Amino acid sequence: NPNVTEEELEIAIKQSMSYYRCALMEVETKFKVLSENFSILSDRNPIESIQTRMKDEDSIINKLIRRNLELSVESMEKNLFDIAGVRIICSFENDIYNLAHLFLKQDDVRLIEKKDYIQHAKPNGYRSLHLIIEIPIFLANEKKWVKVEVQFRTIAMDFWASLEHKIRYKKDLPQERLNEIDDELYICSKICQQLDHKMQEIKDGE
Ligand code: 0O2
Repeated sequence: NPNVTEEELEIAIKQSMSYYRCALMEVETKFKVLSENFSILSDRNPIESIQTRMKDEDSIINKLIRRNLELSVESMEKNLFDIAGVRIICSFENDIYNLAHLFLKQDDVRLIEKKDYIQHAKPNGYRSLHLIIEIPIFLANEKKWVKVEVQFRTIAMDFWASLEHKIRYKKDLPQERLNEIDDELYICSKICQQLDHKMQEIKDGE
């Protein structure tokens, strides 16, 4: 937007990010409540851990530029779905689908988009269930629906993704070695998948 200065845009983004922080708190609390409830109702808790993260201002602006989108808060709110992110690490693969179901059936959670990289892993081997949802936050003068990305992973999926993320940034290697690393990482992802399935099998046979 040519009428808005860079400084004004930064201020507007900072303001809007506060809404995303509120939405993040709401979603985190929902999973903490489920976790608390599992601890008293069930003999095991399917939630291993809960992590939250906010995209920083520079990454938001860079993503808008990279996608050739308008540099405005309206465009950010409309087009970027991962400003606020929650990651739920689960014990078993089936836990992911059960938890996603329990979360989505809550009457203040609206599903916007679902990407199942467990049934359909990414070509590099990445596995996880991603939900883009919207929840209301209650502000002094309004009720605002805010989008949050929720990623569900098993410990094995998270182990692979964390290390892949670290290795991927070693870009100063020859292309041939990079291709080898990609192949090796893909094999590791298959091993993690086998582990998940074996663990599920052992649990189901308890
Ligand atoms: P961070 O810091 O973890 O948030 P885009 O968001 O443009 O990349 P898209 O299609 O909107 O693409 O989102 P996608 O690919 O469904 O999900 C993006 C997020 O999923 C990433 O966020 C990662 O958290 C995770 N992810 C997706 N693919 C991979 C992968 O191959 N390896 C790893 N380690 N993580 C992946 P960010 O913003 O990249 O990072």
